Amino acid sequence: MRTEQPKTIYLKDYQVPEYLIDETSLTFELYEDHSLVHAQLVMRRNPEAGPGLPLLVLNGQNMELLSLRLDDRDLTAADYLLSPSELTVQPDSASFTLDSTVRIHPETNTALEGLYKSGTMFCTQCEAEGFRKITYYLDRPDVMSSFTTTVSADKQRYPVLLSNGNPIASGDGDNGRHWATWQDPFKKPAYLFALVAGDLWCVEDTFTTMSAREVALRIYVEPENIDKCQHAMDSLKKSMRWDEEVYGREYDLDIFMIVAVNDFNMGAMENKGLNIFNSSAVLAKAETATDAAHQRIEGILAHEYFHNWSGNRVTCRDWFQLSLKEGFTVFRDAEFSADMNSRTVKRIEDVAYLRTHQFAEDAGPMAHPVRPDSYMEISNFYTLTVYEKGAEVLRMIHTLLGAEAFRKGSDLYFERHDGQAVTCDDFIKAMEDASGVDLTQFKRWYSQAGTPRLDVREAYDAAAQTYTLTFKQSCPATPGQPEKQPFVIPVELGLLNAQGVELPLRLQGEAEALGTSRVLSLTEAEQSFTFVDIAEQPLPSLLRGFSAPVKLSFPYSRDQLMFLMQHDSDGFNRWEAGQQLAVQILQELIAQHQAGKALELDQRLIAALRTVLENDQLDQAMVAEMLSLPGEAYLAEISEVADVEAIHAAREFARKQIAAELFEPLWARYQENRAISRERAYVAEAAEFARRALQNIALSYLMESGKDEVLAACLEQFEQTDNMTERLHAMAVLVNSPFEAEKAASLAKFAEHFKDNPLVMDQWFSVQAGSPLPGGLARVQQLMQHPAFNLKNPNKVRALIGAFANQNLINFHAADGSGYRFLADQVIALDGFNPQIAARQLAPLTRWRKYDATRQALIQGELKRILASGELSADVYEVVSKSLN
Ligand code: B3K
Ligand code: ZN
Repeated sequence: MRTEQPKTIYLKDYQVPEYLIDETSLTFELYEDHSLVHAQLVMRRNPEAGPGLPLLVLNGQNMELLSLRLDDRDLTAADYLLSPSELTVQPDSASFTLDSTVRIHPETNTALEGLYKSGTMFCTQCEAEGFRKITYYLDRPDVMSSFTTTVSADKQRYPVLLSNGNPIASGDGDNGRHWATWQDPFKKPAYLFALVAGDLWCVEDTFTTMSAREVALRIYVEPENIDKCQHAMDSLKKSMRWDEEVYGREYDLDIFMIVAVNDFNMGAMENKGLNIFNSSAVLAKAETATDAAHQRIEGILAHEYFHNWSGNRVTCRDWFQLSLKEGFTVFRDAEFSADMNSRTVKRIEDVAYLRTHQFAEDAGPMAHPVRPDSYMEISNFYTLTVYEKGAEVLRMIHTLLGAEAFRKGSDLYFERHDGQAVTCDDFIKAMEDASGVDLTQFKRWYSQAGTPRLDVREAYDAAAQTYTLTFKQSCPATPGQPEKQPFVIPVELGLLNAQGVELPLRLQGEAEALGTSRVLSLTEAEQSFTFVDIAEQPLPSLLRGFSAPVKLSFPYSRDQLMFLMQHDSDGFNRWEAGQQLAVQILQELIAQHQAGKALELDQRLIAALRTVLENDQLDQAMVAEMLSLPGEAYLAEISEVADVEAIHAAREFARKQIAAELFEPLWARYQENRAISRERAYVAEAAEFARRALQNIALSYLMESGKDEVLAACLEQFEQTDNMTERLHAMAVLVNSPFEAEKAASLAKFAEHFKDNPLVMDQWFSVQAGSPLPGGLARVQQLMQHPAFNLKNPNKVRALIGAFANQNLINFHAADGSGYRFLADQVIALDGFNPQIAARQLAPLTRWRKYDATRQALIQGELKRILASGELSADVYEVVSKSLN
């Protein structure tokens, strides 16, 4: 907890470490009421840091120093300086060994950072700065050391003792205890350290690498979950193969372990050789996990595995460089998922997510560049900007260089920097050196925050047969950055003629056309490109595949958007045209609602969706995506002032109209897919995900009709299924329906059946927390009293409080401010024991500028109340104070 205002750390102040730690030997003695950590650090003066022997300042928090020894000398309190966060010692030679013993309390560590207990097992989370809660250390990523770790614990309670690397020795001790020693042959920063002790079972497999080495794969879980590991194991093996094939990266230890824990602040952690996962990111089987959960697990497995190279073998010099590993690894996992499933659908999902959430972050008070310049608490910078926008930046490099040069660049990067802690500039340099492309201006994507706008206009000259597109880019001011320089923006585009045929693209001055889809690289604030040999006025398809993370605007008419929906050869842009059409029409409904007029839906939306539904050539996942209207949060994000009531009313009205007018084709699509689902056993694969997605979205629309036969179908789907995808969706649809008796019965039945499965109960909480029906807050407050709810468990907080505040806009933004007050109360409570989770839950309150004056005042009032509520963590203090600034 904070005792004074937290300090701001600046990238410009970076200095190399004064000392290095060549070897780290740790011994953990785990007990029920405390643990002892003995650390032996073989250290030396960093030759790069200059002459002399400055003071050695080690990080350390929440621990009791029991003994300290410098080489052969026991140090007494007079020999060192101890503060709540540092231990300072004066070395007397350039090389020395420091031995310390500390007492820590994992059994009461509710922040879930450092060494803590999840249920009955011990586990760790060290990134970014958790290792300093385990022992006194140079806890920074540019200090890389060889680790040997011995763990000792009661043998009966903790039969499994794990740490990074390879097991080298084990044995029994006194009093029913036992021990195991692990050695990691690769140097690593402390943030990649891991330890696990528990009563765990494991699923085992093997993987033969491209150089024919055999790697043992183990997924450790609590015994009751042993039947839910196969999907994760399959995903792991696919990831290992993919990284060999696409990046030439081979796994480097003889064993790779994953442990699933129930109490975890985020999704998973890439500790060397011993990944620790939130159980929600590992456990899946048909009966308990949805298709979305299966896909999320595949993606997270890949992400953490890929970190072994992009993160562990080559790591970050300092935490400002976080996107070096995270942006790159998200890009890698997105490409993996695209290869495993539908590429277009994966892109659509990622872009929808980016535009709804990252764009909002980039427009709010916490906006920061992909490589931030400063922070108070680094945990607050594991953001959508660093991860998702960071991945978009990598995607743009890939687009600009082409796949082949990009691969050369990544090979060079891994080869040049293997075993080092480096910067985003080092990455860019490798890309430049391998490709010969100058990325100097491109690097502004790392240093400038905010989402660029791209306004495009056209001019067709029939006499000259030329077509000119003029692009004007601008970027709004963000905190600390009033002015922006132009970005390099790759715009992939095509031109369609009136028959929907794509025209050959030849720019003025070029000898010949270069295909029908090509990438223009914008570099100036305003720039024109003239295409020649254009015999008729074309229709442009712009920013194909969302080739840059910008807000594009072009004055498309609704008819033009309908045309693109049918004819664009780029699947992403076909979807995008449909979204833009829906946005235009929904915005019209929003305006009607605000003006107190009767709502009237532009029938072109119905016509467009009818065409989609009747097109049996389209991938069913695409049909499902195209039937999904832009979400309320996205509609809020693109509004000048978000009117949540009007947005909700407009979207609900459109949904009802669609259901009424397209009942027949929706019913046909539903029934044909439901019939297949009834016959086939569940399989977690792309074509089946697609089919079920269409079946489920059709059911949601159909229920809007209120017809008895749909209710019967919904109940039948809820009851008669082998999988959670169908069951949960049917329940969600019932929860949002007016059929009170059926709703109550299905919720009760579901809870009774799954009460012992916490991950399934998370779904049960979420479905209810997200329901837009009136009385949302009261429902959430009541659910907080449910025996399966626990504020100490981050998954429960996200499932109930997070789902309410982020996915239930109409209830959360209730005009009386009750939603805001509730969230502020929860943040204050959470901050008392888990600052990271508390700070995360604040996000919806940081967006206050989006709302009307009354709501702005209410939200600001709650932020001020949090600030005045007592001693805040640095995490919450940073978010609240920046939001109010
Ligand atoms: N690297 C971890 C994130 C750690 C977050 C620490 N607050 C998971 C990941 O991105 O793979
Ligand atoms: Zn990551």
